Amino acid sequence: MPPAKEQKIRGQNITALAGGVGASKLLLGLYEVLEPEALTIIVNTGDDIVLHGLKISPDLDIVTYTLAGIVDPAKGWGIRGDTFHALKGLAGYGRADWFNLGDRDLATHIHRSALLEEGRRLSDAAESIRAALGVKARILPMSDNPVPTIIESDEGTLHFQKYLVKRRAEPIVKAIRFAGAESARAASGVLEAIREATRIIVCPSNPLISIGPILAVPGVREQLRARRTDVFAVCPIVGGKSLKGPSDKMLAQLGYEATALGVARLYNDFTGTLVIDPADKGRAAAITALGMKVAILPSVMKTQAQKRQLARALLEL
Ligand code: FO1
Repeated sequence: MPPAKEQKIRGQNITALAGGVGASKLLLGLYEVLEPEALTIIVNTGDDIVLHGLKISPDLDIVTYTLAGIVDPAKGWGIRGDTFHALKGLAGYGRADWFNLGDRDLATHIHRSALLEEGRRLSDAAESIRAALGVKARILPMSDNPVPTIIESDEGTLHFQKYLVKRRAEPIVKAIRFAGAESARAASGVLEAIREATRIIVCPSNPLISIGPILAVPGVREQLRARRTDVFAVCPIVGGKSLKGPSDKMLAQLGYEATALGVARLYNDFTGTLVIDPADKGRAAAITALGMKVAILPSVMKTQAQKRQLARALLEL
């Protein structure tokens, strides 16, 4: 919880684009410094996977659990103190147990899957889970249509979770696809949230597999371009290393520069200001030369105070 004396920032409607663990730190800061209802989060669903007949939406859950204060703080995903009895039971039936679904977490997946089976949309499920867990920010999946992220690798074609979790990001990435993106539609409220926000924040998530799928949904990138001056992206690469996960390795394997400048090139068409850490200030001139503004702010968030400080600084730029 933020210190009681800290004033909330009023008069801004913020829309954030988010993946999972990397984004959640900044989202928690934004959630605490803003009136929570003033925050809309558009979440990547390229990571979604069906396992044991259940629809798993990792990034939606990571964001929701984080803002609800129940996320496992050590892992950044799953529910704090969860147990894994059901997973052991599933393994006993010969089912795959490489994706760690906790017992309490399973309730979320069962509820979401049941709603989808009953003909409701993924956004209805996200809304139901958000409300039940008491989160006051708006949480929107990027699309109600499945857009799975597929990794073409030296080990063949892999679903993103198989690449990341089962194969621990070891295969060499040759290409990334967002299957079905061309015919997907942005979920209700997504394009409006970008159009109407006072400011749009791109969280420090993997540009290729967390922000990339959101940008691939028809209309999203165009709508961001139309708001370019008000788009602030927080660079997920600091000093040439990912803040979280395999972004640096994936960028390099696909021939992009794994630096703040590499991220700037990927985001230049729709981002007005790139926020980089002081460790990367030597790259500011090259980024500015692309036609972007640069803001230098400490971007490594270890403590709650650092999350709130970056959030507040971003809203005051
Ligand atoms: N990440 C892992 O590294 N190992 C897991 O077993 C795992 C299980 C899991 C279960 C539910 C959930 O919502 C997320 C889970 N994650 C796990 C995280 C997830 O794979 C990724 O961090 C995100 O998809 C990337 O944002």
